Amino acid sequence: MPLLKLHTSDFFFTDNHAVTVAERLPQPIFPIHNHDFYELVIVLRGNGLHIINDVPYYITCGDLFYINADDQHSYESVDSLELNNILYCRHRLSLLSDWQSLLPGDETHQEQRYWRLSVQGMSEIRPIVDALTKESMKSDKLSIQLSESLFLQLALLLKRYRHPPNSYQLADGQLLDLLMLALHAGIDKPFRLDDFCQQHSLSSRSIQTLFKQHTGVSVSHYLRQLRLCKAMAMLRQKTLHIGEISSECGFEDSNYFSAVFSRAMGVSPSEYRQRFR
Ligand code: RM4
Ligand code: NI
Repeated sequence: MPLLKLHTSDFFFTDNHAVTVAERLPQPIFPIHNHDFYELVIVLRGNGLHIINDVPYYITCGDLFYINADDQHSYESVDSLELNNILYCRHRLSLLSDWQSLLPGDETHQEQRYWRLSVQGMSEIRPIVDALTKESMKSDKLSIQLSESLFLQLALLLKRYRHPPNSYQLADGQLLDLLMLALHAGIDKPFRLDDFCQQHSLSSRSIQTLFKQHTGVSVSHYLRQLRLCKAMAMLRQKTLHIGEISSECGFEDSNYFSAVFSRAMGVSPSEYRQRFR
């Protein structure tokens, strides 16, 4: 099957628009494709599996991706997944700014194009995305310039509020941020929610409810999917033993890892690895 390619002319209102917003409320399953434009993906809620250039990411609220035109990506097994895609054409940006450093692109490794946004960051960017959505639906010159200036604000705010998935200095104690960070940073160790709650004097039941509201899944399910995604990415590097992968991904032993992996993927870890030989 030829690769699906999405074209600027099908998504942007005029040839002068550098930016447009594609709300996906929800994002349905979407096949592998690339584009002749770039996109920012901001995940609002729900969960799903986002595959970028064969690397799987289990995504949920607060995830941010900078997608290049040439990236091949798809959405699989979505569950009430909601996102905002901000589509842009680099060569149409006309405001003088350091776009190169604001919008990590082709020269930036994929790992550095995946970030997380804090609860605070998500709420600060919300009004800008809303304004941009409205502005970019107009076609006069002034509106097009305004859209681009809103896009610049958005790019700046994203740079201010984004943080690598596994490290972050929490300025305020948003519980969801705290838990997300603990999950992402502790992937290689066993995680016990009870210990986490005790450490932070939290009620386990209410944090679980909060988590489920935002992500659509339980803490343990989310963590298992993160671990499986990391394992899938590691299995593609043929130098590592299954046992090493299993412990780096926080599984207590490699038999248990193989069982969980096979149940989720329908193939064993080594069969999965064969696919990339
Ligand atoms: C799709 C999906 C794609 C995006 C297009 C514009 O629903 O989110 O990734 O490129 O919209
Ligand atoms: Ni896309």
